[in-house]
Amino acid sequence: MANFETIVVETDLLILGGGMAACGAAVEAAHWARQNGLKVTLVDKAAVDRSGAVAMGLSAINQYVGLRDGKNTVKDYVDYVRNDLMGVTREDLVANIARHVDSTVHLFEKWGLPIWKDENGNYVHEGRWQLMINGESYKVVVAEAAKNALLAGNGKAVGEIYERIFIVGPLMDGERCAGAVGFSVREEKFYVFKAKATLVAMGGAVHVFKPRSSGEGMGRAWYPPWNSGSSAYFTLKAGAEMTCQEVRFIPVRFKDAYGPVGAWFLLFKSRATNAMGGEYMVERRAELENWAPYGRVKPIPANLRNYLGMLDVMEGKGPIYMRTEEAIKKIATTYKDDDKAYKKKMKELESEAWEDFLDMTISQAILWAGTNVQPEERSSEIAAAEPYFIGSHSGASGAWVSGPEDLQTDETKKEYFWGYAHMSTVPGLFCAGDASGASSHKFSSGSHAEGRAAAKAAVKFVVDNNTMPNLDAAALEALKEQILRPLDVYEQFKGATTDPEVNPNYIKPRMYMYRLQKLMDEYAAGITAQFTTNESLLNKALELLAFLKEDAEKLAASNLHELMRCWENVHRTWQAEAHVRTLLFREETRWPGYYYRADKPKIDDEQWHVFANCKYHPNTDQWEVLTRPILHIFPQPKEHELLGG
Ligand code: SFD
Ligand code: AMP
Repeated sequence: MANFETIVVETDLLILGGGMAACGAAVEAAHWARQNGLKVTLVDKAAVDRSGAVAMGLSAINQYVGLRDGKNTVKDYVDYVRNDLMGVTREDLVANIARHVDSTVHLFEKWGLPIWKDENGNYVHEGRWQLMINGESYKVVVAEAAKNALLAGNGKAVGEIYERIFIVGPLMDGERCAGAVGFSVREEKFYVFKAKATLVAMGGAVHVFKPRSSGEGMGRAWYPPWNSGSSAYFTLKAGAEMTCQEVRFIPVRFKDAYGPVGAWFLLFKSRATNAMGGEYMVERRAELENWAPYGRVKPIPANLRNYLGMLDVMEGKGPIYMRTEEAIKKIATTYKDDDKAYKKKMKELESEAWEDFLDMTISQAILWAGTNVQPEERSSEIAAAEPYFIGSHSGASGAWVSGPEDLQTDETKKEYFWGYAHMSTVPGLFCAGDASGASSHKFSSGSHAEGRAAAKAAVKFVVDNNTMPNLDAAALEALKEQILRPLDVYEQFKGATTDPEVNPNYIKPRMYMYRLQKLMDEYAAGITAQFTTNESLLNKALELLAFLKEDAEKLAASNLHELMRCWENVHRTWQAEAHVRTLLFREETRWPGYYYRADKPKIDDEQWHVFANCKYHPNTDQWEVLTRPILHIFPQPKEHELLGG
């Protein structure tokens, strides 16, 4: 067996991940831990400065409610999110994030993040809820604050940070989460983190589905290739109930390099038109009635916007173009009577257009440069990307977590509250950001705010349950053997062939990933299936997933990097299975621009205005899929009030 040293780390609160939610958690946990004499440990597979979805930076903060301006209320935000998700959202969770998110944004600014201001010193909005930022160094700024919170203190630091440790899975003490295990991706070391509470914030998942890009380009998906479903695997394996596993996210993006569209649609007010010049958002408006009442709300839900464009593509009316040249000229036209002012405005708009990409999707700027695109002169193609799991954006997948007590009604309290806000159904296991479900549209800022709220509750859990969980030494040894096995498999069989990629005794992680992606793409509504599936296709997907899971035992790794790749793919497989089982369970089509069940092609509010949850039972190796009611903490808007929200 691979001879790795075992390092045991004991801590009070363990934060898994170093992204937006984890950095928020670190800042808040440090405060409460210091007061209670507790220790906080943060573990990231990468370097916190540039890890996670915000690694490259972002050009906007997508959730800012602006409560101090008095224009929006928490309820307004909850209404927006519920409408965008076709009625499926946990109002208590969304409200808890919405009421705290502004303070997080103000902290970002205090820490040095440049937020655009107008001539009166007010934030420049991209849309109603979004703020423009100069965000290339967004993650560095947020990481620095997290590090300062945990590590500062002149030798009396409240916490510690482990970077480049890949977390594989949970440790359990009976029903209670007892920490996590993982390995260093740089040294031959196996890590055991024992903790009184654990906060999962390891992001969502990409490359579960076959991407549009191929070969070397595969690293350029919209979602960062290093978020591989670790949160979902961790929570599933701990036995936590999961929610909205069917609600994947399909972003429409600038084609091939995945540049963002939000600034173009909202700030520049650009149109998207097809090859014939038709505007699907106008020409296909009548289609929205088929998805009423949600088809009638404003803004039109993201999946329905996608769907209208997809209908054009399916009718052979592609490509779809973002009319950048038209939008830029239209804005500059205001200055047409003053040649100098016009030229100045054009220059300003050009640089804003480039910065939008350079701040967060640099490769889209490179693609523009490489293909001679000047946005003020030529349109660019946009396209629907492959499916991702990102509960913090316009998807909703994640763990089913408790809401805060003070926001519950008598009715919701029975269903949505079990002691500690943002704790999963497993005692001591908290989730935030992409790791927690049914609270969409938190984005970078809301994930940070949720991390803070979850960390505060997790510290309270530690104070209330201040005992170190017990671990079984033999079970730990077995876990170590299982986690390192791909290295042993490779060593044992590498001599059987001349090309290490091909071997009758093992499967390399890249080949394994191709198999997973192909089956998900073809059977579970990927891009080549035009995001369409049905019961038979989904059952076939489950059959093929079972074979794939058998072969996962034969994954082989020639080095530490490949060992990480092996486990990333096991994580993706569990995310895939949770997805397929829930797609199968929900017998309707509710989010047609995300996926379409051809055998159940309509929305069925009577039967399916519910959460579809699932749970893996570790002791029996069985899955359970169930419904939970959608309850409201705010009085419901009448249908006419849905309009113009
Ligand atoms: O507009 C392990 N998002 C945007 N949010 C905004 O506010 N504004 C934007 O402009 C945004 N745009 C955007 C966004 C996302 C992406 C991918 C793009 C563009 C291209 C959304 C936010 O980024 C997102 O909501 C948050 O980042 C979510 O936070 P969190 O903490 O849930 O995830 P993370 O930040 O990706 O961090 C994950 C961390 O986990 C680590 N990790 N660590 C140890 N072991 C393992 N096995 C691990 N697996 C993962 C990661 O290293 C990372 O630290 S727009 O275009 O949409
Ligand atoms: P994106 O760049 O697509 O991630 O969008 C950034 C933000 O703008 C997210 O909050 C989106 O939901 C929102 N958004 C993008 N396009 C539109 C649109 N056409 N109408 C309304 N909101 C949009």
